[in-house]
Amino acid sequence: MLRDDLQLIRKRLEKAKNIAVFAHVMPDGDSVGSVLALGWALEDAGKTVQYISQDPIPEHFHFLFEYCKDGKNPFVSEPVGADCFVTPDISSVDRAGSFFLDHPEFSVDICIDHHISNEGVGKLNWIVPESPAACEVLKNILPELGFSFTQRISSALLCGIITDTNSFTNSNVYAGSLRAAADLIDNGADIFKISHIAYEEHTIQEMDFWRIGMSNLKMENGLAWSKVSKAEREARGIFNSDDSGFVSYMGNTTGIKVSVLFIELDERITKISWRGLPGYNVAEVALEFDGGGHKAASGATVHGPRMDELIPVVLDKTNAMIFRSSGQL
Ligand SMILES: [Mn+2]
Repeated sequence: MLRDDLQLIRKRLEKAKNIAVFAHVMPDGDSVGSVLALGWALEDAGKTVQYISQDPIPEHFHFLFEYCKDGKNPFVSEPVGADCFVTPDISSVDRAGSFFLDHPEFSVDICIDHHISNEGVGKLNWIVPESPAACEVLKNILPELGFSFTQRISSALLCGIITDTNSFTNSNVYAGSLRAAADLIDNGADIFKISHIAYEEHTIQEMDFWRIGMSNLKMENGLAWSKVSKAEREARGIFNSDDSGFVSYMGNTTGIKVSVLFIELDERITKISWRGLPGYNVAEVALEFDGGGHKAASGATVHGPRMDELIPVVLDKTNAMIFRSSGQL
């Protein structure tokens, strides 16, 4: 990756008139923050911008819409008539949703990302795998792309950095992340407001989800696990499959090495999430169920067995991994 690539990206954006910027499926704070920050920078430069998200934007990030035209949610599910396609925080083309798969005549022009697995989604790419957030990558290149930091751009970027770093506590946070955040605060981002609304505050629905998870929680031999059935969710008005951070919360219990959460999506469809401490590779187990992810955080969606039939099988494989790994520690 050469500095020249940034000049090519700058020229491509300058040439474009109508730019579609894509959030990834199940958008998180880094996705929403990077799309809005880049979109606003392009609007400030006189471009027409389309904000694209196949999935709804979680409520946690709606406060950023106050900076949008008429204070309204600008996201639509598909672009129309765009002459440039940009995908921040998107590590493979299917993460942009079905648009590029359904429309092979279109392709990604510019990809700005921080995922190590990204092999170059765009014709032009700026990928910084050392960076803990796409918003940090954007923060560091916006001046070279010819944009400046307004208050709304700074706020959206800080939202992505805070959420993707778990409020500056992840292992990939480095001093530069804090310097980037400090610059954004200097440019008007309100760190308390952003971290409270986008990161710490949880909805009543999330508390209800946790209530179910807590009541089904089991802990044994370094493994914490819980399950949430469809009936339990729906009885409390929860119709999404978001695990609301509960699997990490279980995993942060003293003495727990690995946590597993089962969410029954439908009668024979179960979503499984794993979290593991360093030394425990939960991706190994997720792979056995056709899932994937990282050593520390993985997931799978299993079709076929009922959730209660699946649980003992998954727990056996997970316990075997814990046993193998403990022997090696
Ligand atoms: Mn990200």
